[in-house]
Amino acid sequence: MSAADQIFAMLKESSQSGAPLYLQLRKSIEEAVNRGLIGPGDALPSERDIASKADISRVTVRKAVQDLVKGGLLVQRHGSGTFVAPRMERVEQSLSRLTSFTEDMARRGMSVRSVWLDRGLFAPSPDEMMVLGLSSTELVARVSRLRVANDTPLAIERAAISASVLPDPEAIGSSLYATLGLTGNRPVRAVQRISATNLGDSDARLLEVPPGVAGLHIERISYLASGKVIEFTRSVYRGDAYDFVAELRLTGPGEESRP
Ligand code: 16G
Repeated sequence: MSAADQIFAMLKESSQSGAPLYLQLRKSIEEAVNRGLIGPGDALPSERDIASKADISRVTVRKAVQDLVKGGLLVQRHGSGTFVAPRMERVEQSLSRLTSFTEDMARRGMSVRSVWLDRGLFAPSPDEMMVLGLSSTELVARVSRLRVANDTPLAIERAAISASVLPDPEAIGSSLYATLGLTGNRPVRAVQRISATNLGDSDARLLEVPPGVAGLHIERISYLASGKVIEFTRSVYRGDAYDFVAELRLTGPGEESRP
């Protein structure tokens, strides 16, 4: 049975309920997904196909579909249609090891790719000047990427690095840390600050989640062994995809607790 037929079959089951048509259709699509008749990543039939099969107007179909996109069950990709949202497997990330996104995902056997949002040399912002120790006449390299693992967008990372360390942001291949490593500038220590955020429209669109859903805002300041700050990265991670895990130990007698 085609996906449109599955949805139509569900709709016939619920058509006695007397609820408005778009609610019945919404429920039918939800049922078809919950029963596994159409699975994560599957394309939803076109608005036109659903409307003609179920003999309802396209406006009604659009209203039901938009509701489900807002709720996160479906995702719309520009130019390619509407799909059942991929089921998120949460990624557990240790907070005690300094690793790169590429290494983290490779360790889990996940494929990694990045979509470049921006990269170039810019006059530094006051924040960047302060954290990276730059003067107003120096430049900063900004590297902004959407990080995608197994075809699911997980995070938006906006890194700032002194242009004296990274004079050519175009030279970065798939890994920023690998590029920094080539000149002996890979960080060895980092301080990470994690806070809650609600995703704004454009970040939500990139991460393929409904606007306003919960996410994690992460700021990482990383250092070379010399103590020099090398990276100032502000990221937004999907709240439904990440668990950050820290191991805590009781401070032993005579040991001082350090931040
Ligand atoms: C991690 C870091 C990010 C770093 C990136 C380098 C967090 C929150 N962020 O994702 O600061 O720039 O790795 O990854 O952990 P790459 O070497 O794959 O480009």
